[in-house]
Amino acid sequence: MEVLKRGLVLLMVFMVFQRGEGQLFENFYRGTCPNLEMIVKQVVSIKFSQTFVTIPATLRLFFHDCFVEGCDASVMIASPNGDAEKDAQDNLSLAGDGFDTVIKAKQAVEIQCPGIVSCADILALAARDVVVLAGGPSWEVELGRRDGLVSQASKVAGNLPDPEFNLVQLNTIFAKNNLTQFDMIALSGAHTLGFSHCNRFSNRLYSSSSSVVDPSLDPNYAQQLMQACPQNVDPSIAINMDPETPRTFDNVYYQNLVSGKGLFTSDEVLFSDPASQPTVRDFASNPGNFNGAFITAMRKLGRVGVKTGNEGEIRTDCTKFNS
Ligand code: HEM
Ligand SMILES: *[C@@H]1O[C@H](CO)[C@@H](O)[C@H](O)[C@H]1NC(C)=O
Ligand SMILES: CC(=O)N[C@H]1CO[C@H](CO)[C@@H](O)[C@@H]1O
Repeated sequence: MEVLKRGLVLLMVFMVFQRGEGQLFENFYRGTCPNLEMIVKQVVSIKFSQTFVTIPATLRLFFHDCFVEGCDASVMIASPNGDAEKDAQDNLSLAGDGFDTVIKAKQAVEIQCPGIVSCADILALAARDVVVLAGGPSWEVELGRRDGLVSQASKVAGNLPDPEFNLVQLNTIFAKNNLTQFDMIALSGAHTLGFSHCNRFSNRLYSSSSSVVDPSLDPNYAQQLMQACPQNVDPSIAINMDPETPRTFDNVYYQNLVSGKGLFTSDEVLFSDPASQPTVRDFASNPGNFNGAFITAMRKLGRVGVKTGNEGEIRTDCTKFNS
């Protein structure tokens, strides 16, 4: 009997360790920083009241952080030599407002809970808060990430999807991050918000190899895009990715795909490829299905490559390693 009891205790201890390893928990800071979520939400709202860009910039920043070195705020590191993650070529639209949102939220959190909350967790919370501010669904954010100790521009190449990707290429890069095709289609719905620079899709309008516009583009939409983005346009010009409801988090992105108004090849291919079309049609007509899939996928995205326990560190300043 005694032996059995001891065995049971050992087994339970083992199970606790198993759970603890590499795992995140809702309410991770309940005992150590009970007001965390309220503080972050308040800073995000203030920042949003100053500029709408807060919303798309923060959401995209979370995605880029997670796909490069895991969700560990490695994207936040500033470097004097220009060789940190954020300095990579692919960062053009990592608008300063996303970084600024996290930096300010962290500063506010440090006043109440110094040295307790990771920048990676603050970014995950802020990404949820901006979706809600744009009229999207809310969800509980799993927490307990630690901040990473590596941030290199060279790690970005090959880890982020390209707007010219086809379905197989998209699925491959998302699968590397434990995300399914269904998750990928749901997360692409983030393109219901925000802006793109002309050079990210101009290949669909002005092909060097043929004189025709990408046939999967609606002709009227193609005309609008050509007007907004003539050849040799100022490279700083950016246009709304969702031409219908650019400031609302909704399923109109999928309705746009059905009507040939997906901005990137990687957007439109989700409809034109028969393997993903049924999901796009479903999300286009059932906002509840889209919202549910988006929440599930955001929580999964938030688990990618996380550091927990005593891995990494809790940064004091999100833009610098503690050293
Ligand atoms: C599926 C593959 C994806 C590709 C190929 C892709 C590509 C891009 C590109 C090229 C831009 C425009 C950048 C610019 O020129 O300024 C952009 C913007 C954006 N992306 Fe994605 N993206 C993908 C998935 C995602 C995911 C999963 C999220 C978040 C969950 C996301 C969120 C955003 C947001 C919010 C913007 C607007 C940024 C702003 O206005 O500042 N994207 N994306
Ligand atoms: C994917 O999931 C497996 C099994 O849970 C885990 O070992 C691996 O680290 C995950 N990969 C990423 C990139 O998070
Ligand atoms: C926001 C940000 O860090 N932008 C940088 C993106 O990368 C270019 C170089 O490729 C830098 O000049 C920008 O400062």
